[in-house]
Amino acid sequence: DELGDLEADGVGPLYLRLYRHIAEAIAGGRLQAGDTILPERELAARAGVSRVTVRRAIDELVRAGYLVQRRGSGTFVSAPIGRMEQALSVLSSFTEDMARRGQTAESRWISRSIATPSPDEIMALGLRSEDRISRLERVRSVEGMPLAIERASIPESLLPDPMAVEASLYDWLATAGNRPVSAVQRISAANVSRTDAPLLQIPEGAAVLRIERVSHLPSGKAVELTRSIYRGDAYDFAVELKWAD
Ligand code: 16G
Repeated sequence: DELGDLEADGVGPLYLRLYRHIAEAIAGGRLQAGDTILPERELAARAGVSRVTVRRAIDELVRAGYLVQRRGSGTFVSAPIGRMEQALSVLSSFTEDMARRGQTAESRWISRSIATPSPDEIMALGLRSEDRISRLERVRSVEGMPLAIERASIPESLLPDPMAVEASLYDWLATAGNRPVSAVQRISAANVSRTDAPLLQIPEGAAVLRIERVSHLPSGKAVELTRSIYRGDAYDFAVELKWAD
C-alpha cells in the first residue's frame, strides 16, 4: 500500500501531503513509468481524504510532469522520453521523419478551419487581404508520446478543405501537385505555455523549441506557414556545416 497515514505525515494541507506521497513514490521507484494510479474514488478511500483533495493532488502532479492523464484510460506515471536527432538541412515531413526511424507518426486534431488571414500570415504567405486560409492545429506523437504541436496555415487556393487532410499534410499537398521543395525555418527557445503544456504532457514552463517554417513551391509561391512547439527534452537538431572560403 503506497499510502501511509496522511494525518501523521507532517504539516501542510492534505492535498500537498498526498502530492508528496505520490511524488516520493515515483522518485523512489516504488511507482514506475507507465504504472497506473488508482481511480480517484479508491485513492480517496485509502488515504482517508475527500475526492476533491485527491483531484487537487493529481492535478498538481500532472502539472508538475509526474503524471499523465489519458482520456478514457486513466492516470499514469510519466515516462522519460528518448531524444532523437533531426537533420536540419533536409525538407521533410513529420510523417517521413518518423517512417525513417521505423515508427508511425500519429496526429490528434485540435482544430481545422477556414479563416481570414492575420497580417503575419498575409506577409509570410504573400496573400491579398481578401484571400482566405486553411488553419490546421494538431498534436504529433509516436506511440502515444506527444512530441510536437503544429499550427499550420495554408492558402485556401492550395487547400480548399482543411478536413481533407488525413495523416499527412505533405502527402495531401503532393497528391494535388503542390509538394513544397524549399523552406525557410527559424528556431527559437521558449518556455511552454499553460495551454500547450498539457497537450505535450510536460510541466508548465518546461523548455521547448519554437519552430516556424515557411515552405515554397518550385514557382516560389509560399505553401505553408507552420508554427510548431517541439519538446526540448525530445529533440536534437543537427546540421552539417561547410567552410565557405
Ligand atoms: C513537419 C514540419 C511542418 C509540416 C509537417 C508536415 C517542422 C518543424 N515542421 O512537422 O511544417 O507541416 O512536417 O507533416 O519540421 P505531415 O506531412 O506529416 O503532416
